[in-house]
Amino acid sequence: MASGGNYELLCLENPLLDIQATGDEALLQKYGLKANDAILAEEKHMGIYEDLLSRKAKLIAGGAAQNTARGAQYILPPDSVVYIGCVGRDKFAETLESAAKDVGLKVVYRYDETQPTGRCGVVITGHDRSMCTDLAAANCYKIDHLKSPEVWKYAEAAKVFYVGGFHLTVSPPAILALAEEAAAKDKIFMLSLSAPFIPEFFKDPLDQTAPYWDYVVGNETEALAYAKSHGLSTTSIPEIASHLASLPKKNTKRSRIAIITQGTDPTIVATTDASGGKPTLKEFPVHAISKSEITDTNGAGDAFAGGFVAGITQGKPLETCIDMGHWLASLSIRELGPSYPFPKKTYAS
Ligand code: 26A
Repeated sequence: MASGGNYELLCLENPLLDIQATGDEALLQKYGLKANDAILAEEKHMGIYEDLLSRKAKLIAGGAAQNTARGAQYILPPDSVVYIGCVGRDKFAETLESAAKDVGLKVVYRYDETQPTGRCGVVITGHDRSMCTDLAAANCYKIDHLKSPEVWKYAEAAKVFYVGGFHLTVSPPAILALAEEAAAKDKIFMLSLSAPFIPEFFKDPLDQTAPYWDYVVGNETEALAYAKSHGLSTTSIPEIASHLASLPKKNTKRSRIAIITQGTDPTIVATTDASGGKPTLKEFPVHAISKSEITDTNGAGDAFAGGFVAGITQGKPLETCIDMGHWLASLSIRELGPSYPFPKKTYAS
């Protein structure tokens, strides 16, 4: 409902605090990181957080789908978005709660009693960002939390579900519970591919969610990783988008739409109608901003998804939803990390 107040959009994933600083090639090399990537931290990466802090790192609310949820609530009427994930009982969790509060996002966290809130080391080099995540409490999310009556009531009230693919490393059962709820009641289920390592190393749980996707969103490197791990003999983004859109679908009342962003290049959208015909392909140019206006690109993809899913929640036409995504991404890259400007700006089509 356009008036809000009903938590129509529910998002699920890993709440993380970003520890973000400008780095250089030497820092990337020290930890064997690519300039533009997102990985799970192993033992050998654990020193990176201290290294970033010694470079005057900023502590910023992160977690990909939490950024998307904040972005969607930034646009939507009050009390439209609820976000679920697992944090520790600590200062980092308080930072996340306060960033959510700033935009009016409702967070329904599971609090883990033993693990600290997860953290993501973000190394900025030029317009690239490399992310290294120690999930900690975020890895302790449990379907029992989601299924408890005081939480599941939000799933029942929601009309749109947005799940970050990163959560496939944590709780596929929780993701599938939302996916089933969507399919059973003809609600909208949207999944983000999140990072190349998800289609690469979490192929099976990802594929289990595929029949439920009404919308699937990713960037070009994620699309290429998907193509590689699924043996598609193509590196053409439109062809990969068409493939994603054509995969078998559980809820045949809705068409499948695959959206692939490509940085400053146009966003590719493939739509398959419910009859399973050949997908329709469209391209949408991004909102260009000058290089000098870019602060950093950490969170640009999440902001795109936030603007897009806000439009979907409002029932706007696809073209408008894509444009809302591009608009919110262009605002976020002017800010430090995955944040949005205050005083609030208003989308005007
Ligand atoms: C499981 N992993 C690796 C992750 C993440 C993640 N969010 C959830 N799970 N790795 C990085 N991020 C978040 O991505 C945002 C930018 O797109 C970072 O916290 C950052 O805010």
